[in-house]
Amino acid sequence: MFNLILFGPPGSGKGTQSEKLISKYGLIHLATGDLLRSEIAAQTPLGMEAKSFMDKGELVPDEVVIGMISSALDANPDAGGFLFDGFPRTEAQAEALDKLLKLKKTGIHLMLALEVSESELISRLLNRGKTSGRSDDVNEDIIRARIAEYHKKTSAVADHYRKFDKVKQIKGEGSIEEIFNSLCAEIGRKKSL
Ligand code: B4P
Repeated sequence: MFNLILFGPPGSGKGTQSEKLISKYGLIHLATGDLLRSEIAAQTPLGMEAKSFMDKGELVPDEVVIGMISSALDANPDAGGFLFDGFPRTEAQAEALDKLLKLKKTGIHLMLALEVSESELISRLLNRGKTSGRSDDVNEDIIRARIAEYHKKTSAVADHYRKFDKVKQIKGEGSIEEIFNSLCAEIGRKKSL
């Protein structure tokens, strides 16, 4: 089993690169942002609660996203590996994920952290907002709030995995193909160990 976290601030390319990585490595894609947007589209109580946070650029409460990931892991008992995209975003989420994986006698093998400048993040998200229909992408103040949440609560998650020497930084600016090749090179190195 090979379990990977794709990490980085909002707009760093996690969703974009995840699509390519799951198809190359046959991993199950678990993207908390996508799972939350499906709940919103289905107008479930969980979705309605999540929307009130997402529309302000804030993180959704830990217990909501941890519950979603726990169900998704249980729903895929025969997976060859998981790609976690947008999760974990807080230290409590990271600790919960480690425990859930330990129960399944596995763990995180590698965290790939995409590095992108703030001006590039804002420009990408505003650009996506023109067509995505995502309410959290259209307003620059909300985008800045998401980036501030990342610095306040999420960036420390990399330190958690750094303690176990599992983090590799990747330059997240350049063409999608160049970045994909850098990610694959790190995965190849890890898998050959
Ligand atoms: P997410 O859905 O995870 O979204 P994101 O961080 O905005 O996007 P991502 O990083 O995947 O986007 P990408 O760069 O691929 O989260 C949305 C919200 O959900 C959060 O704010 C939070 O409220 C909530 N949430 C989700 N998970 C949570 C959790 N675990 N705990 C609590 N709350 C949670 O794409 C951005 C744009 O850049 C695209 O238009 C893409 O085409 C473009 N792009 C990508 N790569 C590029 C490149 N190399 N060059 C130029 N453009 C590029």
